[in-house]
Order: sequence, then structure tokens, then C-alpha cells
Amino acid sequence: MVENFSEWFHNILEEANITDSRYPVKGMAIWMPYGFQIRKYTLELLKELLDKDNEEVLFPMLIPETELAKEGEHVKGFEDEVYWVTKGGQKDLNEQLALRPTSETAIYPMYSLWIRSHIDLPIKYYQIVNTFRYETKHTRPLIRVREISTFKEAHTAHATKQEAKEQVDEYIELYKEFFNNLGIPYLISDRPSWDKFPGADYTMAFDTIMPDGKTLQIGTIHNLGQTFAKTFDITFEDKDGEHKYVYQTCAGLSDRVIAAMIANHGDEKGLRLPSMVAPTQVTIIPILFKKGREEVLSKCMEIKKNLESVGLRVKIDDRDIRPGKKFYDWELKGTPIKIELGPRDLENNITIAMRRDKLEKVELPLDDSLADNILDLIEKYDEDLKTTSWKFLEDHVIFTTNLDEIQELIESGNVVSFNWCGDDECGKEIEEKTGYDILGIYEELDGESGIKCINNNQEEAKYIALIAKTY
Ligand code: P5A
Repeated sequence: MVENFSEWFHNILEEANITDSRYPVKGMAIWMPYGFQIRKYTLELLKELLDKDNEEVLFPMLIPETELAKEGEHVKGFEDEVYWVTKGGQKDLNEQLALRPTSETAIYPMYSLWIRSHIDLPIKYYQIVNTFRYETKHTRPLIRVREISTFKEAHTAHATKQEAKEQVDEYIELYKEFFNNLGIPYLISDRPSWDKFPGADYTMAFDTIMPDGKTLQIGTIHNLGQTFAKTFDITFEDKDGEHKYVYQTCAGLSDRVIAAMIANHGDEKGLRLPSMVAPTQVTIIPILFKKGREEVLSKCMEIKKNLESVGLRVKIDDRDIRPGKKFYDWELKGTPIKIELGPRDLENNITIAMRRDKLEKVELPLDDSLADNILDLIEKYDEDLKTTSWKFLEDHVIFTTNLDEIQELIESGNVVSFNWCGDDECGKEIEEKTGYDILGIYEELDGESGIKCINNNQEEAKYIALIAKTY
């Protein structure tokens, strides 16, 4: 799979009925039924986390050109990626309308109307929408699309700079919990100034590593400072009657989360889904012969009910096809647990369970302990998926003090960490010399260590930074 990740990824999306990319607009695909279910459970998980402290809203998709153009730096970052609606029927519109590439310029003019006093703050809204970006880099299903069909964007406004900083840290914790639930490993870094979100003071990014060693940015959190507040005149009256600009943050995730999950856990047989988002968590496969057929089926129904009563999503695969074909499908679809039941098992009062990752047979007694035993298997399965993925990531982050070694390390499938002075010009020079992207600052050094920058041996290194080949 590592040898040809791209091909594996394209095939699995189609074979497991996740997306169909044959739609006749480049970069736009259809969510197929199985993919849609995975998407649904992934969204439920995220919403549960967001709803604790954020409120969901829904803004229109079209943004007037005047609003989009107001924030200079922001518009410059997006101008080559915007789709425009210029006509209503045959008539040219008085003002062209942008299909949102992201919603700052849709939301913030309204924040300016809604926020009046310090009691209106903080405001923490999020929405789950489709956004459009005319990407010029090679498009890939879920990974780089032109219609991001599941864009989860949160936008906050605060009275103080400190609160905005704390909000960034809170979103980092929230994203960590989200990715941990999905067993997706990540590296968190402070993006270099030339790669931060257009209009942000700073950007904190989550990157995962794909099986081919390239990294994928799977989520970003931006501290917007007062840039947008000043552009869109978002002010409030504080306790002393003084008018002040708010401080803002925003954070976003996309369809890439599902790409990362598929890529991190999948194997040559198909998907391996974390139980939280698996449409079916347990598949029961009856092994049927003429004799004892009814008894086996009725026991399967009983098991299904029993497992459902502890909250599991269970299906009986009673299709009239060979069991071998059912096993093949179960492996492809990545359901965490399969249990088999035949007439002889019924006689012995046992069932044969199998975890999708280990593919080892486990005999479980058909008694009151069954549900607990299955829950136990699922817990261990999730834990092992996560541990395996994290181990892969950790094994593929390699530290070097030699600039000339970076290329070889990256080309053999790694992310490289190195000592860096943090200077912009020096950073760009490292990117130029090596041909790769600096992800950002990963760790701060104490500054007293006498450690030198990898590129400029005269300069003290202030940070450990990451560099990689990126999607
Ligand atoms: C944060 C939310 C923003 O747009 N505005 C509101 C901020 N940030 S971002 O970094 O530009 O995008 C957020 C995340 O979306 C993913 N992403 C994409 N996924 C698929 N296809 C694309 N073309 C695409 N562009 C961005 C990234 O994971 C990014 O971190």
C-alpha cells in the first residue's frame, strides 16, 4: 500500500462506496451511501464536542464582492481561488457574488451589527457548510477538492487579547480530543508567517502523516487579533463606557478528516474504521445449512438485540451468498467486529468473534457475558488502531542537524525536525535549498543551550521546526 498510496486510496473510495469522483466538474464528488454514513457519525462526534461551548448557525453561501474585498490581506490570499456568480438568469448582476471560499467576510459584517456591549461577548458560533475554492494544485478526492462539502468553521469574538489566546488553546484541545477519538495521529505546529491564514496574527495547524510519508494539514486554528474587527468595525462598549475593537479567532476542519482516517488505518484488505464512526460496529454472519437454519437465525436476532441494548450498531448479514464473500465485504467495509454463528457453535453455546485489525478467531460464550466481551474487544481494537497509527507517525519524524541530509530523509518517507533560528529569510532559504515546506515551529528551545540553527551556524536556534513533503 505504501508503494502506491494514491492508487490504493482512489480504489478504496470507490470499492467501499465512499465517494464517486466521476461527477463532471473537476474537484467535486458525490458522497455515496456508505461514505455518507461515516461522514454523519464523524460530524455527530464533532458536534457533540463543539456544542459544549459553541452555538451552531447557518449563513448564506453568497458573499457580496464589496464585503469579500474589504480585508486586503484576506482577499489577496483568496483572490485566485474564488468562484463568482455574475448573472441572475440572463441579467448581469449589479454586484457580483462570491461562492464562499470560507465565511469570515460573510459572518463578520453581521458580528458588527450584533455585538454592542461587553455583555454580548464572547460570541462563539460555528457552522457546517460547503465552501468553494478554485484550487490550482492537483485535486484529489477528499484531500484537495474544489467544493469542500463538509467545512466545519468556528468563529469567535472576545473582549480581550488574552481571551482570544485562550480560545485558540481551547480549540487545540478540542481538536486533539476529536482526532484522538478517531485514532488519527497529529503534529501541531505554529505555521511560519508566510504560510499563515490570510489576515491572521498566527496559525496553529494539525498535520497528520500519510502512508507515503507526505503530510496532510487536517485542521487549523487562527488567532485573528483585531485585523478583521478593524476592517468590519466590530466594536463593543466595555464596562467603563469605552468603545473597543474585539479580538477574534476562527478554526476549521474539512473532508480531509475522513481522508486521514481512511489513510491512517486502512490496509490492503480495505478500511479499518474506528468504532465511533463505523456505520456498523458488529456484523453478525450466520453460517447456514438446511438443518438448524431457523435456530441459528433466531439466535442471531437475539444476539443483535442484546448488543443493541448496550448501544452498539449491529447488522446481521443474512444475504444469500457464500460466507467467504461476506467476510470479504466485512474486511473491505472495515466494520470493527465480526461474529460468526453456525449450527455447531450453537450446540457448543459459543460464537466466533474476530477483530478487523487482528483477524484472529476468538471464542466467546453465548451467555450474559457476551455484550461485555464484545465491548471489550471494541475498546482494545480502537486503542490498537490508535497506537499503531501513532507509532507510524513517531517512527517517521527524524531529527537532523545536517541540512544536506533532509532530502534523503524526506524522500525515504519521513518528516524531518531540525533546529531553527526562526528568522523568516532563513526559513525561506531552507525551503529553497531543500525544495520542501516548513510546517512550522514544533517546540521552543530554552535559548541558553548554545544550539545553532541548521542553516545558519552562527545563529542561535530558538526552535525545533518541522519540514516535510506536503499534500
Ligand atoms: C478556519 C475556518 C480557514 O478557512 N476560516 C474558517 C479558516 N482555514 S483554512 O486553513 O483555510 O481551512 C481549514 C481547513 O480546511 C482544509 N482545507 C481543505 N480540504 C479539502 N480541500 C481543500 N481544497 C481544502 N482547503 C483547506 C484544511 O484541512 C484546512 O486546515
